Amino acid sequence: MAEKVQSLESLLKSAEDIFKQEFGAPADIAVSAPGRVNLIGEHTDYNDGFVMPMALPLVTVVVGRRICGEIATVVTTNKEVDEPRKITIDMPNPNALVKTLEHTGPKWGLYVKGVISNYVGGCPAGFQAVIHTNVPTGGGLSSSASLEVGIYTFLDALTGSTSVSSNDKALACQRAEHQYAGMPCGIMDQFISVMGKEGNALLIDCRSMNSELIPLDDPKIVVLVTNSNVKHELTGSEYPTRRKHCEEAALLLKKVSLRDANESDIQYLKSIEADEVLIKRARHVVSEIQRTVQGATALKERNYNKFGQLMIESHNSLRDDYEVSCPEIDSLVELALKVDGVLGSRITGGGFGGCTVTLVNADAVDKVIENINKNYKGKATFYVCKPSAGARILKAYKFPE
Ligand code: GAF
Repeated sequence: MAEKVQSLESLLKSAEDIFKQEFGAPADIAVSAPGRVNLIGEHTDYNDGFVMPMALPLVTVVVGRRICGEIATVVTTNKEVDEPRKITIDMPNPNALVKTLEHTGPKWGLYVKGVISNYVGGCPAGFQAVIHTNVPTGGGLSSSASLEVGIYTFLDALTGSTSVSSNDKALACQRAEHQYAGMPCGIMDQFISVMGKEGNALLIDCRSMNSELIPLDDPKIVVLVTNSNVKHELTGSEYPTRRKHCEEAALLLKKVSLRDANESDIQYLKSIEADEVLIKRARHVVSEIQRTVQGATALKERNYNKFGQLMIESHNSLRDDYEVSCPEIDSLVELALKVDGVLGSRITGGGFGGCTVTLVNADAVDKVIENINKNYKGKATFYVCKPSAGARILKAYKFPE
C-alpha cells in the first residue's frame, strides 16, 4: 500500500497544537512549502539547462508569532535531525549591510539562519516558530528546500512583505543553502517549492529562470514515488565533484556552460582525448537537456509512452555516465519496469539513494507496489503523488494597505 499522505489541514493542526504547548500561546501565522519530485532533467540545473519537477503534497509547515525583542526561538518536531531541536537566534540588525549569522548549532538550524540572513523582504523582528514536516528527511525529495522556502515564506508573513519576486525568493533560499549548508545546489528545488502549481509539472529554463506549466492531471496516469530508504553518504562530496567535472568540460569546449554544448562537442572531447570521466559527465548533461525538452513536448501531447521511454533513458544515463545511482535504486527501477502498465521509471534528485519516480497507468499501481514489496531487498515506502501547489501563506497578520 502507498503511504497515506497526511493532509495539510491535519499537519497544520498538529503544528499549531505543538506550538501552543511549547510557547503557551496560539500561533497566529502559518505557512507551508512543498518538497518536490523531479520528473526529468537531472543534474542539468547547475549547467544552465532545463528541468521538469512537480511540487509534492508532502510539505513543511511553519507556524508561529511575532514577539517583542530581537530573539527568534525555533523548534523542529523532526526526530531525524540533529539535536538540539530548539534553538535561539539573535536576529541580525535590520540596518546592517551584512547580516551574517554564526554558523553554529545543528544543521537544520543552519538552514533557518541561512534564510534569515539572506532574507530580502522587510525587517524580521523577534519571533517564535515551530517547524513540522512530512517530507522525508534526506530522501531526495527536497526536504531542505521545503524548509528554506517555508522559513522564507514565514518571514514574509511575519513582515507583511510582498516586494520580492518569486525568482528572487528562490535565489535567496539557494544562497542560504550554499552559504550555510555548504551545498552548491542548483536552483531547481527552491524554484519549484516557490512556484509549484496544482495539476502541473513545471518546465524550468535554469538559465533565464523562465518557466512553463506542463499539465499533468490525467486521472489514468499516476506518478508513484518510491523511497529506497537508503542514503549513501556520498552526496556531500560527490555533488560538488560532479559540478566541477561539468565546469571543466565546458572550459575545454570554451563554452559558458554545458547548456551551450551539443553532440559534436562530445565528439570533439573524444578527439582531443579529454579525460573519459569528463566525456561521460558532459554526455549525460547534453543528452539530458535534450530529453527534458522532448519530455515536455511529449507530456503536452499526452504521449506517456514517449515520456516513459525518456525517463528510462535518463535513468540509464544517470547510472552509467553520471554515476549517481546505486544498486538499491537500480533494483527499484528494474522491479517497476517489469510490471505491465509501467511507462517509465528513474532515479530522482541528487542521487546515491533516495527515491525513484515512476509513471504508471493508474490500474497498475498496486501491482508495482506488490512486485517491489516482494522482491526489493530493503523496505521501500510509496507515495502516490499529484502535482501540488507551491509555498503558501495559510494564516497571516492583517497589515495596513
Ligand atoms: C539536488 C540539487 F539540490 C538540485 O539543485 C539538483 O542539482 C538535483 O540535486 C539534481 O538534479 O536536488
